[in-house]
Amino acid sequence: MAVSIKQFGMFIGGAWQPAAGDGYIDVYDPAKGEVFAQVPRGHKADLDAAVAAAERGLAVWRDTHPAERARILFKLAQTIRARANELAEIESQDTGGSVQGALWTVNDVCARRFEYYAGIADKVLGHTFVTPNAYFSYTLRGPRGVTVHIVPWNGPLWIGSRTIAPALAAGNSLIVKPSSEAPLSLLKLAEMASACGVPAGVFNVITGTGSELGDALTLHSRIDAIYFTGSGFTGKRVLKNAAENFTPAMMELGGKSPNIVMADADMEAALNGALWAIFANAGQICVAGSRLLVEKKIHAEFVDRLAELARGLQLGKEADMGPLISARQRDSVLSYIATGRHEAQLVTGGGVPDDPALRGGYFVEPTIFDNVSPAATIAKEEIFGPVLAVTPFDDIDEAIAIANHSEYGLASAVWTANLKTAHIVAQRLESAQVYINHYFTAGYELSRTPYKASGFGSSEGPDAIYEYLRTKTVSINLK
Ligand code: TXE
Repeated sequence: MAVSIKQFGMFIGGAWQPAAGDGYIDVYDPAKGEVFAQVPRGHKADLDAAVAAAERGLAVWRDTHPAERARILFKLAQTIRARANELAEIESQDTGGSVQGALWTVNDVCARRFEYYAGIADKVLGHTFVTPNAYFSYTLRGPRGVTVHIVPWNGPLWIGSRTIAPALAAGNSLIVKPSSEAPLSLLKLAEMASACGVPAGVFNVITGTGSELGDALTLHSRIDAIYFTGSGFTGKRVLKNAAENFTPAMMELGGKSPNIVMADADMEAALNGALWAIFANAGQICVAGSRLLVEKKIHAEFVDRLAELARGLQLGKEADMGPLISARQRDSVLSYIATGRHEAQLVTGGGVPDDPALRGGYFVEPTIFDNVSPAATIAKEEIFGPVLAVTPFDDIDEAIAIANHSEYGLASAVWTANLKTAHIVAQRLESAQVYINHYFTAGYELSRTPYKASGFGSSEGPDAIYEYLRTKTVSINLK
């Protein structure tokens, strides 16, 4: 049966718009390998229209009372929850993740973020300073202005809301460019925001490929700040372009997060934690636990049992593990697996599933390599797929040295019954986020700043709001 292909516009100035030029980009369902939608192939003319709309929107939004901004963002959060199924269906079909997983993202991440930053919108305060009998000084905080948000495919609502929510709370206008691999949910979110009272031009979404639209976006002279999430390769290009106009740019890039299991850990909990740290979303998560470091005393048993659990995972659209986002990403992951076969011992997986029902989709088997040297390619590079590199260690000092011997520093974890070990290791790990005896499931109400090649700029929690504000000091002569 022919798949009906839905054509979307871009969302600019509070309304759906076609691209200025012709041309549409096909959007694929990763579970079937079929086109199910199309979005406009945006170009410079569309970007100029979006910048003009964002400048008009900014003039209104920056002067909107913060409490009114808060009310609108709370209303948007309620709308997201009320229409969670609709958003989850779109996100699931666009990214290949399960509807159940998308529902969790919509409610527990996206809606929660808008509630969290709505709560901050009218609590951004300044400072005063008095020089006795001489001067009175005070600070004024306000939005940065027209901001660009470049979002990857591996969780548009998860990653997009991380910068969109605080940017709106702080009074900025936005031009959001989702990945052409997964553009739909952010288009729908912008339409919802408009219906909840976000003024026209404040929340714009333009669609297009990074190669065609990316440089125009990041070289634009009327952009006040850029918030990029994606690969280090593209991040460098964005930074070089941003330098042309001295445009501040916040970067959240790749990761190769170490997951340390001590011999005294709760084995069942650590096994379950290690399994989902790498196979959730088929490993397409920036903080995925893709390096497993296991104390030698339990290494053999731990790997055997983990491999058993991995072999038991059901692959499919509404199963334990879905497909990769694209044929390109699948082939990239398979290429890393081919390299891994020469570097380490393949314990399980290593190919594509032979189930005929999965044939059209971009699936890769859950794959585990053991006895991986920290110098191996599969231990150093971000694979961004369901591939785990296991390395045994003798003692905690060696584990920390291996963990920190990485160009990345986004997340890490340690599993141990010894609280002293847990906190000392957490202090010594060079990563923005440290999970102790869990993976992924907490810590998002607090702020973090990446290390090394994982990027820079504060994300999540109370500090992040300052990434979307500028501060001015005024001083008065009272002598
Ligand atoms: O990222 P890209 P992709 C890593 C991961 C993955 C790799 C490739 O290793 O395998 O990146 O994924 C836009 N100027 N992460 O291809 O290319 C692009 O359209 C401006 C980790 O998705 O970096 C998309 O919207 N923008 C990361 C966004 O940049 C450009 C999550 C990301 O695309 C551009 C995703 C340009 N010249 C991938 N070229 C994480 N930390 O979660 C592309 N883009």
